[in-house]
Amino acid sequence: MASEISIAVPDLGDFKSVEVVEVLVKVGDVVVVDTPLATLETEKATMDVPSTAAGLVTAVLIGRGDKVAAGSVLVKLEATAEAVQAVPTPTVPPARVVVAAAVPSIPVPAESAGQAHVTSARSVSAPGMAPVEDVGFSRAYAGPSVRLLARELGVALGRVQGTGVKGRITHADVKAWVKQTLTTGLSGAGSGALPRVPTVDHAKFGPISVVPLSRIQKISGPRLHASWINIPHVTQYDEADITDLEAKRVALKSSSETLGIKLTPLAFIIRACANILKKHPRFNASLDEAGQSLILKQYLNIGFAADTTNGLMVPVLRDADRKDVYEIAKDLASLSDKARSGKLTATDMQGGCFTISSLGGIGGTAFTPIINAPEVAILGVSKAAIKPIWNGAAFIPRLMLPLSLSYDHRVIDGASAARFIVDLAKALEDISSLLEAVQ
Ligand code: CAO
Repeated sequence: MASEISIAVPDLGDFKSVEVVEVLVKVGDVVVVDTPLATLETEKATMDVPSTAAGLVTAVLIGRGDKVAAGSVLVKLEATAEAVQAVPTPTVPPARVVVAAAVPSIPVPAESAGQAHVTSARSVSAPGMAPVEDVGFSRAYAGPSVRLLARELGVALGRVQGTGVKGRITHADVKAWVKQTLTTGLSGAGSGALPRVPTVDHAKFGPISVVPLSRIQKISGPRLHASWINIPHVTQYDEADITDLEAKRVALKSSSETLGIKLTPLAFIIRACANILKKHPRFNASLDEAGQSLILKQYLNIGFAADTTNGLMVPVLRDADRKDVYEIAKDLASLSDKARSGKLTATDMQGGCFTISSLGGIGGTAFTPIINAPEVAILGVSKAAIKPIWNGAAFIPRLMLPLSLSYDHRVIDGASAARFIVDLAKALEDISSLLEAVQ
């Protein structure tokens, strides 16, 4: 039986009234728990209000520019009894940003307290820079202090690609744009913006249809692009001989299935990566914002790319170094199920240290994965195949697993990457340590 639920603004801490800067759903949309409904903005931060229930949106009671307070009803949902999940209305602290993104969030800096909320789009020029564009500037998706920074630096915000939540422009984006402009300007390439691909009127050459990108693609696209253009990627390839591992996995299959566990190759690969990341701590790290220090992590959470009907999701398997292969396989299955049924929460996708993208169940011999910034490396796994391997006397058939390790060359040298992947290949051949219990 359908029931109506009102979703209201949660407790906003010190803020009595905040502005709605974006409405993220419309009547007829189907939402799940944690789907962002609206973005609110104070002078200090922006925050997404997530849905606390699942259902069909029947009414949207707010619009862009409206002022709302704790308890103001944002939307009404029609929920069936089974769809309703009783989630207590959370308290959203002012500087917290709730993200339901396909890849772990890049934190949006909280706006500095006391800065003026600049809303006008007047033109400002800084020496040696182009004047700020009026139209693009006012339409750009950015908070007050980012606008202020852009004005101070004379940045045409309309030309800056946002890497924040839902493509929001961050301080780092403005600074990166300035850096890029200076670099390209000094090399004599002109405006400083990235060169654009040509615009083509495709309809001139035959019938076409236009399909909008999915919500997840709209979120993950700018992040992948930011990683691709900001990180000097190098990919190191190798193969692991998994003949014995695969034989063992098949032998363990039925006994593990009786425990309700599907032991897939990926569970062993995650286990091996956890061992090798301990040995190579620079791979379990992030570069600090200034690019001057490496932040080494004492915890080890491994993200994995999951292909879902909604698009690419990257759930994060926590404490991979403290779990045996059976626990990893269990977590893998439950996170994959959540990803496929659209039930991953923002927390399920945050805190990753290293990512694995396995296309082994589909096919292919190798690919170049894009680093899930601000991580510094990602492992691509392709389909294992029987190959003739020379053992010193004869060619013997062995099952070889192709590995592709993309790494941030600012942080990791080629020799370190080669050592990492060689060690990883060896770890995948050492079945007893992969099956070891973990304290
Ligand atoms: N080589 C050969 N076979 C493999 C393999 C490999 N590297 N990896 C998996 N397989 C086999 C498995 O053994 C399984 O076969 P059985 O059912 O006979 O045992 C079959 O392929 C399917 O495995 P799976 O894909 O269901 O399980 P998984 O744990 O290996 O992977 C998941 C889970 C979520 C990673 C995977 O389903 C997925 O979504 N992969 C796509 C990731 C992706 O899109 N990456 C690109 C990101 S960038 O766009």
